[in-house]
Amino acid sequence: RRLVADGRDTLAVDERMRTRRAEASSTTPPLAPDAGGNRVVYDAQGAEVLPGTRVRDEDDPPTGDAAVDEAHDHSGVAWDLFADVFDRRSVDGEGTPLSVTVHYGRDYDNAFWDGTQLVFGDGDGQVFDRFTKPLDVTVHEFTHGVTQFTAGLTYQGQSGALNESVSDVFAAIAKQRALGQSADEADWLIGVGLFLPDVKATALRSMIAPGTAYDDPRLGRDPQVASMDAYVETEEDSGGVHINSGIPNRAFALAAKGIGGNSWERPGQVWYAAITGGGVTPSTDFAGFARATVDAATGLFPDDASVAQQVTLAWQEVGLLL
Ligand code: ASN
Ligand code: ZN
Repeated sequence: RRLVADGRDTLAVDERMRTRRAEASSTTPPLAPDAGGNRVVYDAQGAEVLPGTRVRDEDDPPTGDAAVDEAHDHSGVAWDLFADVFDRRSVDGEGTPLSVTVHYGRDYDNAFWDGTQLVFGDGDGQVFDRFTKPLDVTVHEFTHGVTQFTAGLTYQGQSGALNESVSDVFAAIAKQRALGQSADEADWLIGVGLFLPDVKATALRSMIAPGTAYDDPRLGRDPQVASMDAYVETEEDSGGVHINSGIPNRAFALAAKGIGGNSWERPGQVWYAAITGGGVTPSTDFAGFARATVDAATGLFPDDASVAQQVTLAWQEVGLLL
C-alpha cells in the first residue's frame, strides 16, 4: 500500500482510516491487519551489511520468517500511530518509504536507527530474544527517525537522554493505544517480551519506576535514574543517554496519569507539539524541554489550564521547573 507517497486517491485512504479507527474503538485488535504505509523489509542474513536482500514489500503477504513479519507489522503500527494520531507520514513527514533490516549480525543484542533506516538483531538466544518481537522496541527505533527530522536532539548528554526519552514516550503511547489502555491502566514498561524466560527481567526499562526493570547476573541491575538528584554524569553511553532518560520518561508517565485518559490523546499531543514546534532544538536540555512541554500544553489547551499544570507538576516531581 503506497498511502500518500504516490498520490493514490485520498478518498480511499480516508475510508481506510475511518475503518481502522472504528475497529480501534470497539475491539482494539493489538495489530490492525492493514497497518502501515510504505515499508520495505530487508534480510541481512547474519551479516552486518545494510540494507541486505529485499524480502518483503508493503503489499506482499507474510513470508513465514518471524523477524521479517514482525518488522513489517510493528513498523506498520509505528507508521499508523504517527499518521493517524499526529498526522505525520513516515519518519520525515513526507511519506518516504521506510527501510527495515532484520537478521542483522550474529547473536546481535540490539536494534537501532542508523540515520536512514531501522535495523534489528536476532538476539543471542540466551538472554535476548528477537528485537523485532516487542512492538514498543520497533516504535522506539522509528521515533529516533522522527526526532532526527524534527527536534534533532543531539545524541549526547541531556539532549541525548531527551532523544532517548522521546523514543520511549512514543513507544509507550503506541503500545497503550494497541492494547486500548489508559495512562492509569498501562504498565509503562518498555521491551516486555524481549528477555528470554529465565532472565530476571520484566522489561528493558520502566518509565513510571526507572531503575526497577531488571536485576540479573548476566545484565546487572537496571541503571536508570528517576529524578535530577540522581542524575548520572558519565562518559559511557554517550553521556548516560539510556540512564538519565529515566528522568524525562518518568515526567511523561506522571504527566499522562495526572492529565488522565489516554496517553496518545492530550499527553501525546503535548509531547509531539514540543518536538515539532520549534521550542526544542538539537541542544535543548532537560529544563528547556520541560518548558517547551508546558508551553505546548498551554498553546494546545488554552481553555484547560489543568493540562499545563499537570505537566508542570510532573516535571517538578522529577526535580525540574522548581
Ligand atoms: N537500541 C539502542 C537505542 O535505540 C541502540 C542505540 O542507538 N544505542 O537507543
Ligand atoms: Zn534509543
